[in-house]
Amino acid sequence: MAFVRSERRRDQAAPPVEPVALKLLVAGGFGVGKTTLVGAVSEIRPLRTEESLSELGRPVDDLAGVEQKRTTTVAMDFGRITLREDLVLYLFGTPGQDRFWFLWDELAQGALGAVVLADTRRLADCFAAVDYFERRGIPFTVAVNCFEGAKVYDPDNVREALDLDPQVPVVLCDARKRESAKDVLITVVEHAAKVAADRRRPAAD
Ligand SMILES: Nc1nc2c(ncn2[C@@H]2O[C@H](COP(=O)(O)OP(=O)(O)O)[C@@H](O)[C@H]2O)c(=O)[nH]1
Ligand SMILES: [Mg+2]
Repeated sequence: MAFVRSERRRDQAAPPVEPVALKLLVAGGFGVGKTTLVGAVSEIRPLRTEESLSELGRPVDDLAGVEQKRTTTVAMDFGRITLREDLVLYLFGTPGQDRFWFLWDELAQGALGAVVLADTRRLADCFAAVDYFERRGIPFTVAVNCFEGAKVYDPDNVREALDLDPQVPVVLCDARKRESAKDVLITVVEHAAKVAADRRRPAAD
């Protein structure tokens, strides 16, 4: 009997939770794995707008280093992942091509934080995304997508090469693997929470 009562009390103490929805951006250069990462973690079929890379796009889309790529995301990737029953992330992949920069300010509205995906063979491709989030004060994490055949660098070397602030997390990942991609997203959320707490705290000096 006591067991039943305590069970009931527990039920009363835990009403169904209204999940908090957070928005994260997934940025980085062309072909770095943004669409792959959103697809790997999303619980809903990612809303994608992949188009074939056409001859027409050739002079505009820089394919150096990504010769295998046959499609590109024209507008954006969108996905959703429930991290906990009370925490849902909505993922917005930013378009990789320079000609879609005008979308970034719209996408960044209300974003809690961002992932900047990087490929160490083409590190310069993520400079623009790093600059963008630094300038707007959007907390971000750099996730190095470890492609086969690419030399594995120490995250500290990547941090140095990108001239990042010491508190910006740099992690290694495999954008194709759900658990790995999920770990990246958790890092972003935790980092963003820390940045928000630091901003709330009055300056000590
Ligand atoms: N080997 C390997 N290939 C990857 C990885 N991530 C993405 N790819 C491949 O790289 C290509 C570009 O990825 P995509 O997600 O379309 O890049 P996006 O332009 O940033 O959206 C695709 O053919 C992917 O299958 C990875 O971690 N390892
Ligand atoms: Mg894409």
